[in-house]
Amino acid sequence: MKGASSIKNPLESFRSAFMADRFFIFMHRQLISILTIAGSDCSGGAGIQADLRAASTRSVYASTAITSVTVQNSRGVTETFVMSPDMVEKQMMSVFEDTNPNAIKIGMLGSLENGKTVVEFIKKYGAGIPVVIDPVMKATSGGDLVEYNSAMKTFYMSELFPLATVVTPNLEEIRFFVPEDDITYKEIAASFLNNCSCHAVILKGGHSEEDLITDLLAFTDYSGHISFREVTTSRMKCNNLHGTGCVYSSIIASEIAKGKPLTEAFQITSFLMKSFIAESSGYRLGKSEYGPLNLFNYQTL
Ligand code: PXL
Repeated sequence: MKGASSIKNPLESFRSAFMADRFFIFMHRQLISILTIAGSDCSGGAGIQADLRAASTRSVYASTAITSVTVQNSRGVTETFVMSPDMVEKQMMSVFEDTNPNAIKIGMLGSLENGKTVVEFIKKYGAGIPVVIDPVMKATSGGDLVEYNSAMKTFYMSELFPLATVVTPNLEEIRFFVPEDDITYKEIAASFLNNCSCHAVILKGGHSEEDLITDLLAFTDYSGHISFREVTTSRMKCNNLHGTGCVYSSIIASEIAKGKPLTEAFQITSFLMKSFIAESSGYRLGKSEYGPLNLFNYQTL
């Protein structure tokens, strides 16, 4: 039956695309790489540590510029040491002197000064490199990761977001930038694009209360209109969600680094997250009931 066999599980075609990526890398002996600019999480679940693991699942190499060192575990963040802007700049420069990252991912910045340093650096040296921004506010355990005052908000909206290829907020994060109530997710995303001078945003649906989770991509197309794509999956019961935001942004940065169009990178990432979450529910790491995502099942897609 021709019709029936052509209906494929979307994950099947992603698996073929993944094998094709691996084959390309093998044949050309050329590593695709991203630079992640983010904070360290000593528990390993989020931040830089999650970024490295996530990029690895996509056969992408990751260099790092660490903006802050957090002391935390699944119960919360107890201390944060913010790196100086000078150290952040030297790390980025050192990476750029040696490699040409195919994409940049920006997570926890640690301070406004670090943010401004990153913006200046990207404007000077990063022209043409796609940038994925995860506007990190809180750890999954609830601790604040940055002081979100009005200066920080203005900085994100007027200086950082305009550099983005795509921004990946959750509902709480986007609400900080688009405070209007009683509007639909599509209206929130469109308002974000209009107010933050950026081309594309992915509003991740995991924080909503609904049984179906919809990730929404909104982007300005060539005619200047806003287009939408959605990936809807059913909610799964899983407590091991530490680091989901970092993993999402690093996976999509890795796919964009390979040259995938944003719409395709979005689909791959949102379907993969579902698969990671499905694979994480039965696991326990140490004493924690709220552990990290398990990323080691990607072969079974
Ligand atoms: O997921 C947000 C995040 C970002 N960066 C660091 C984190 C976390 C969450 O815990 O620890 C360093």
